[in-house]
Amino acid sequence: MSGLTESPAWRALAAHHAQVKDVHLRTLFAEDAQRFTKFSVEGPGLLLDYSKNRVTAETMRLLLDLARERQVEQRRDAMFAGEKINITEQRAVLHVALRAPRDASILVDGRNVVPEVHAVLDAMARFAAQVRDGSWLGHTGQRIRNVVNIGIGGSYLGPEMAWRALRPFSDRGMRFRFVANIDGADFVEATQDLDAAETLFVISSKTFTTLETMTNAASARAWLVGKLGSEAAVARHFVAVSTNAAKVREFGIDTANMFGFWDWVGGRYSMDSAIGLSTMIAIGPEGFAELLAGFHDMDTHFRTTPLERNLPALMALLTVWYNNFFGAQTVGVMPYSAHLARFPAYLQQLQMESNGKHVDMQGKHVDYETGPVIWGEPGTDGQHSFYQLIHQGTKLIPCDLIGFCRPLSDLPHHHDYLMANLFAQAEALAFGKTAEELAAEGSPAFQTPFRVAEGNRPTNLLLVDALTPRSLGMLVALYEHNVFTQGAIWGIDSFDQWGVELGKVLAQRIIPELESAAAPALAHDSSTNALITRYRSRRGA
Ligand code: G6Q
Repeated sequence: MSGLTESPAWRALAAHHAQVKDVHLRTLFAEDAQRFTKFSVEGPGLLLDYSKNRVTAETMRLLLDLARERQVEQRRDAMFAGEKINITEQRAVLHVALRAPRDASILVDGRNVVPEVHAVLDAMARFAAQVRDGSWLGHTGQRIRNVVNIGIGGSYLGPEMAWRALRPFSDRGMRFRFVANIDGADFVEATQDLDAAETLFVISSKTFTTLETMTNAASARAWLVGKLGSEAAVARHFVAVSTNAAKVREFGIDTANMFGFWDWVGGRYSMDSAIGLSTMIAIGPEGFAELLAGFHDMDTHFRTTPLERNLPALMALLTVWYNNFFGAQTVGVMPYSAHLARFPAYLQQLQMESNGKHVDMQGKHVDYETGPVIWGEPGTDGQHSFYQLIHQGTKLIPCDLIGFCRPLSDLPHHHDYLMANLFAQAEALAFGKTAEELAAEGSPAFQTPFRVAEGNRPTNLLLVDALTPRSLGMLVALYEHNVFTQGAIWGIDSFDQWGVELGKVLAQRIIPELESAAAPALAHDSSTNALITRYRSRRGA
């Protein structure tokens, strides 16, 4: 579906934007005492307050018209029905099937995939339980105390994010490490204090061909065999998560110890598939089931709630509003939770790999902006570094602020102080500080221009009851469907990632040029040729 900028809803929004773009949140709140009630919605276990956005009732009506015109609901239903909505790869997009209840039926090419999903979950649960209760023994008869997930991108960010988020729910007697980078330092640092006899490697790779993961897996194997002195040790210390049984076998892992998934699960949508094996070992099969239930709660909300009260749809529409009409280039995501330190990085891949596209589904260059840059850090840390630019800089940066009502630690004061900061930031960003207010406070006149904070900086505030496996699943699914809705409006394929391929191919060409004994005949551009030559001459023996 092209012609986005020519569509009636888009044109109406552009005209409306010209009228309301300078209206201040101070005015909007002053004019309507019911603003919070009108611009907040309840979801499963959370509240979205979007009242501190630069929108009126008319803005929301027009944005919802746009969603309907772009057939967001029909596209959503097509996804849930297993249609091949990833058109460039001709694949269904069915991460929602990964968390469907056992008795659900979701068809791909006429076959119900839910029983297969649960068969893998059951196999994962059996294995995770054995590792956790010590009945899965290493080669020398010792129980497993260390789990090292080796994987990158979608086979890494979710497991690491989830482990950090859910540490209070995890087995504290076990250590979890995540190796992604092909820089050997990543593997060396992750394993330097581990006893190989107690270490399990989970090689997570959908394709089982990814350079970084296969290189790290080979080093892990050499490390383990070197420490334990026997090739036979591999069988008790390596398991695989993959769709590629042949490559797993070739690597030397018994496919009895392989946990599979399917081509209809995109890498960045796979943390709730077998890619979550390390998560399941950490929090246990029951905890993992809760995580999946949270995903499913949000799937149900997204699938059945009218767009007017549909959290992912509303968040997506607000992103489109700022991205396409105000020219905002980025979205900040600030979780007020140290446990969610890696959540922004996780969302960065989810959103930027999905919606960083310059052509529409017809392959035509778009004449509008698509996915924004996503970034963020946990609060309150960010307040003491980059928030200055959000408050008083020249760029408009809409932010999602995420907080939890119940703390995971019982230290006195900490949680109230944390949440006070969260609420204060949303307030300060929206309302700022005027010259009159400063004068009334006795601020010296010469400082006034520097101290004035204009405000009118928009935020979404997600207030979640508590950080649990269930609410984490719900939050991730919220952003998955948010990304989906944005992509549907922009008319792009949110489920391919061709841009990632080019660099991979070029690296494969350069590897032999770096490793060959004799100086290679280089045929790159002058810059690349010179860099390779300098590196070869200076890297040492
Ligand atoms: C995600 C991407 C990408 C992928 C990694 C790892 O959507 O496709 O991040 O997850 O490149 O791929 P493998 O799991 O195949 O090793």
